[in-house]
Amino acid sequence: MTSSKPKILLTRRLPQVIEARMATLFETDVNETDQTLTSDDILIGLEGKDVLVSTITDRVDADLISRLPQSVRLIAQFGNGVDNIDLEAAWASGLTVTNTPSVLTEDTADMAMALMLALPRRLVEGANLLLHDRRWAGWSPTSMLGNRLRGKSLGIVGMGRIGTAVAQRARAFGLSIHYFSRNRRPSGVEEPLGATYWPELDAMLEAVDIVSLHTPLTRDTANIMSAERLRRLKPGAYLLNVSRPELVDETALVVGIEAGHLAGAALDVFDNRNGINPRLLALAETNRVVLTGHMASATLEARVEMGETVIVNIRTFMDGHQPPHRLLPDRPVARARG
Ligand code: 8YV
Repeated sequence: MTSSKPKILLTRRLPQVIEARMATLFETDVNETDQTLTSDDILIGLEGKDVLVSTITDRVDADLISRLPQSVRLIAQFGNGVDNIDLEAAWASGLTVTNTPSVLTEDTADMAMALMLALPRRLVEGANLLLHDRRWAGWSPTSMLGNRLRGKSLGIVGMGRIGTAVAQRARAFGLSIHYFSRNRRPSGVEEPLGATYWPELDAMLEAVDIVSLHTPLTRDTANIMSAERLRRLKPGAYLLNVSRPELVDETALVVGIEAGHLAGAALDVFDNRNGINPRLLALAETNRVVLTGHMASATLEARVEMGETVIVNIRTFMDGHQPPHRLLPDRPVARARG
């Protein structure tokens, strides 16, 4: 007897509590290896399935979409960003795509704040020093001097949910808030933050001490921190990136730090296609760069809430409703199925 439960493919392992709940609600096939699947493996796994539960490590491009089994009607992304999915190809082929916004906003903003503090307050260096030396020479008035965060200016690129949550935290730490965004935020958002809106990104970059990237990766934002823009940054500025590596010209960033124009960078995301850039690692070894491996939203709470959001999206969709986190095209799309 075939089950009437929705059939789903999980391309990665999810927290145990989520996998267990999914197993009761759906006929769930999990990629037990937890390694990134190839397109062919995804297609094999999707045979007879209704839903692909994807993550950022799955490349759901136009070619894969064109080869999906007809049974697949929903791509339920476990994640906020959907730059790994060709949305236009998905919509054109009649697929519904959902994501998990909001539930990782606060954790991501916390990590941005931690990274913002880490560099000027020499946090990683200070902690490593004790481990390396296995002893501490004791306090001195001139040891491990960093720079004060209070009074500095922060330029936020992309004032959406996460950018705004970072601004709230940074405001409490005494930074002045500046932002560049596709749309100016209403005064109800700007005023409590004392936020200055810059309609021109270049002008803001020239004016602020720290730049933090919170825009999604799209065709318009790829390489938004180009070599030319990085050169515009104030001498001694810091760059933070907890969004996507493709936003930044990483080579130009390395050059800017090596040359002493920029004070440093804190990167939760970086180009890892051929391993980590050795020059970036060398800068991390000399404490001018802090590198973490895409862990800004990595709390158990966020991952569980992301899983719950995926479940709600699948359930509502399979029950014939519009899932709450459905991504919609700006323009109408001719749909080939569904
Ligand atoms: C997630 C993220 O961990 O949700 C996003 O867009 O960048 C992350 O922090 C990841 O995408 C999970 O798929």
